[in-house]
Amino acid sequence: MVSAERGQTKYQINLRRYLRESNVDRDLTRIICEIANASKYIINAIRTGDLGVAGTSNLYGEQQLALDVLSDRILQKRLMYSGVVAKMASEEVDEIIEVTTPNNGRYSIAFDPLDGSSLVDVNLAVGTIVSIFEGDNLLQPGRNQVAALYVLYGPRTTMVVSTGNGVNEFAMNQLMEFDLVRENIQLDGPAKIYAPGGLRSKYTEGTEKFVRSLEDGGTKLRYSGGFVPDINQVLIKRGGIFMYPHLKDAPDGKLRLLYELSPMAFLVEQAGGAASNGKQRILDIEPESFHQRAPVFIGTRDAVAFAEKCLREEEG
Ligand code: AFP
Repeated sequence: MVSAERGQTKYQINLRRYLRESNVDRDLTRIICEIANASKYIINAIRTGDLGVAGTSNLYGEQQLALDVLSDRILQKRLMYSGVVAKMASEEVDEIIEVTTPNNGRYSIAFDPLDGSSLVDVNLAVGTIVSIFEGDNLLQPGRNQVAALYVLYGPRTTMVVSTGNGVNEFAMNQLMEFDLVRENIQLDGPAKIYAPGGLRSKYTEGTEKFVRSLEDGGTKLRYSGGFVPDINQVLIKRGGIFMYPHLKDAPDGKLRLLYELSPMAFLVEQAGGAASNGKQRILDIEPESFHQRAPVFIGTRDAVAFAEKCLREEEG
């Protein structure tokens, strides 16, 4: 631990050195550093690339943007290059990608290469979300993850990562390397902000009661439409809640368990927060399919507990 004060650092220490000095497994360090390398190319694509459609659609029937396909290809290539990956699952690809490496990869990775890609067109922040498991089984509860991270492409490019021993933030410097900027981030403040996904007219009674109580309590609405920037503001502001609840016409909400919810739940819990589908801890959900969706309430522990209470009352 190099910090002078919780969340602040007094030395410039880069990502690879920090992971090494934190005794993170060598192969896991290699994977995280390869994702850092991939993000350099993804930024370039975001800044200068084709904002049009790719002319293909993913298995959800959603039109893929050229940026989705390009970011996916960049990440796949870097992860294969790491030589320590057994299997990959991408939100943009229908089937599991088996990776043949000489020493049979030790880790398996699920990722959303560019979450919120439709926001690039309107110049809002977007992100890459990554979930890492040891072994070659990706269809398991999120509590078994060994690491999770996101890269946020905003005014600055940052990476927020946990390998199971707290959550740290790194920022990209002028040499496009990541330096530690916040260590051991904690969700120890009040929930000052809330980010409500989905159409409010489709909220069920319990969710509506929860949102009203937040507003009555003076909690401010802060929603960008991008999961990564919205979670990042809850973490960095040390308090708040993001929700994409079950809707009257979508009982499973919108967000995907493997690629979006599990990794974010791992990070938020490592920062002392909580993540629930309204009834159950997100990290305890046994996934039935790679593209399973789930409702989510994620952020400050008390706020998540209150959301669960409102939903229990809804069921009477
Ligand atoms: P896109 O990738 O289609 O832009 O969706 C982004 C996202 O998956 C997630 O980043 C947001 O939190 C959520 O969907 C926004 O959904 P709504 O537009 O329905 O609020």
